[in-house]
Amino acid sequence: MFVDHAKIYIKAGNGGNGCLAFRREKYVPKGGPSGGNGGHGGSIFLRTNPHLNTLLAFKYQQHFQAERGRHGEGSNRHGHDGEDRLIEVPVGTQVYDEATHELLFDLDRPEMTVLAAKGGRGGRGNASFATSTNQAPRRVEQGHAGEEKVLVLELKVLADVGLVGYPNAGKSTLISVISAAKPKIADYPFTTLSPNLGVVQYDEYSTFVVADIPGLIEGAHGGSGLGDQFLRHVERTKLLVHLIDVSDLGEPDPVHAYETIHHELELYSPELVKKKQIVVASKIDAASSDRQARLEEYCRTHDLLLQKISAVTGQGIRELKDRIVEQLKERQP
Ligand SMILES: Nc1nc2c(ncn2[C@@H]2O[C@H](COP(=O)(O)OP(=O)(O)OP(=O)(O)O)[C@@H](O)[C@H]2O)c(=O)[nH]1
Ligand SMILES: [Mg+2]
Repeated sequence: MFVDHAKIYIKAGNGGNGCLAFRREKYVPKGGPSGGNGGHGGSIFLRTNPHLNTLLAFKYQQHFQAERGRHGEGSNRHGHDGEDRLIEVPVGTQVYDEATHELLFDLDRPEMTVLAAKGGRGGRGNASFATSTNQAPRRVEQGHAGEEKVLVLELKVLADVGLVGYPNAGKSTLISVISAAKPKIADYPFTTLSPNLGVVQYDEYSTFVVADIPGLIEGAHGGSGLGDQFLRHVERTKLLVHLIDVSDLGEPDPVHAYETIHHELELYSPELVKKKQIVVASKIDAASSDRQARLEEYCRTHDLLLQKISAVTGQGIRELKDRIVEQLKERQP
């Protein structure tokens, strides 16, 4: 499951206290007030990092505190400000106040920074209160408390592209070469047990999100293999990418493989097969030419978009990304 919900406790630093002090030096009578101001407490900021795509990190850490300001000292020494604290969250995170349920921030752009909890102001030392009529003030301020909040973070991860296919088709390998996702990859079926999301940086300005889900087999709708429950993660995608292993060790009949999975998708939801799709012949570095040719012929006669790739050599990967972006840009039917 994608982690899409987290609760965190944040506490900005308190301000340091102002200091009460007078200058006392030999030969300097009535040296005057010299208590420095307290430093300001550190604030807590939230910033979106486009490389993050889940709230998983908050499963391990929920408490965040910024440094307090140091107290002021004598001889007019001001306390140091506390250091700010930056919390990175994925793009698309919505931040709610747990107490009021109010939406505080909708962090929908990369590199967005917001102030989540303001550090407390430092208290003024007595030197700050000196006036011409009160040259020896005994007044000082305490540091102000830093803001403290409980935030609820919500991330609606909507994948743009869903990878489907038989187990071992190379879905996880593909997502690992086009995105920063590092799913488990192995030469046995059902390596992937829960969906992976990857953010693909297409060019400087555009990204899209791909979901890699566990492999499907015939009868998945009836519970065979890992079942078809994971298809709900691709239900709202705009595009399906259907991988078929055309290598020597792959599907003996790639057309049969295509039709079997297509049928499972249809049984799950007739809406699913109405989506746009790209058929991908995978592992062409180890391809069996007649299997590949058979799939090509089938796609030609059925008007299906076909792209041949090898995630291992990188062949066809750039073209696949181009095609995905083309399809995502096109108006939905
Ligand atoms: N030769 C070759 N092998 C590949 C290629 N892509 C993936 N493989 C291998 O195929 C095997 C299965 O790859 P995965 O990416 O785990 O396949 P999957 O579709 O995610 O499989 P499941 O998670 O079990 O559904 C691994 O041993 C990969 O190293 C490729 O382009 N060429
Ligand atoms: Mg996998």
